[in-house]
Amino acid sequence: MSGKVVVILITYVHVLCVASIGDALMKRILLLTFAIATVSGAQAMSIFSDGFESGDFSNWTGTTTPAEPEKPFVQNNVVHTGNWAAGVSGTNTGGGSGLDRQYVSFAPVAASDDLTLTFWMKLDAASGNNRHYMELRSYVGDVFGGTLDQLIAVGAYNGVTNAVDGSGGIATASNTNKWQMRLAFSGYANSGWFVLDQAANRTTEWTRFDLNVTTAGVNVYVDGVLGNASALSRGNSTTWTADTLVLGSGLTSVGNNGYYDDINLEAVPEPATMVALGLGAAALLRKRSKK
Ligand SMILES: [Ca+2]
Repeated sequence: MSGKVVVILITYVHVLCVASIGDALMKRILLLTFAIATVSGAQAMSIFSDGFESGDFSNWTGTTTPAEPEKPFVQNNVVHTGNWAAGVSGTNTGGGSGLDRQYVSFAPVAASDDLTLTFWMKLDAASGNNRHYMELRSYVGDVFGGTLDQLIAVGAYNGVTNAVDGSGGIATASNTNKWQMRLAFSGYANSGWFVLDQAANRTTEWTRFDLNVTTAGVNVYVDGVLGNASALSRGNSTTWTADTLVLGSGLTSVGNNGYYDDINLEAVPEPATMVALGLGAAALLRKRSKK
């Protein structure tokens, strides 16, 4: 249940109470309600989740063109949980400029809300020129395919990369034994690809990724270990509203497939929003109880 719904329900209960009980008891209930509303306001709200147990990509949309036959697939041989997981080919024989990808559009998430994208990924090969990752995107018009105002990718990438050192400085340090992330519009050099050098090397085992985006910065956890030495600035994206999730890089990976499972995107509304809602409910009650 969302925090907003909780507050509305509690307000309704209060209105009923005001009609039947005294002011002192009402004040006590009001205080209790504030506590409940504040706690519920901190709860994460799921935006999208998929473990592919439908056995297909029915929750997604493909970007395929006829020249790009290597589509992501849902299969039951390499899975993290359940019976099904997504697979993305590492080969492009279609002659197109890129491989097919899958995406999900969702209602834009306010910049003030915290976002967490969790997913599990497995590679055919641990090191080298693998390019398998997921992306969280923000479009200017909140519609896939328009002008981007931010793109954050997490996974494996073989190109030029940066690393953020402990003091927040940037150093070029390409390392395809490690996992990577990208902050496309960050103001950083080298296209904003970063080595997650604080976490363990890539393996061919299922690996958990947690991308955490807050107004304080961007962090990526690999199997629970923070991969970047210090939080990355959201750059020019301070007003962004995330609206799209993309699976697959659209790039070849020297024939190595990548697999994805148990994807979950959550938002945590800003606490101040919930306090404002609670105060509004209290004001309404006070007004009613004076009548
Ligand atoms: Ca699954």
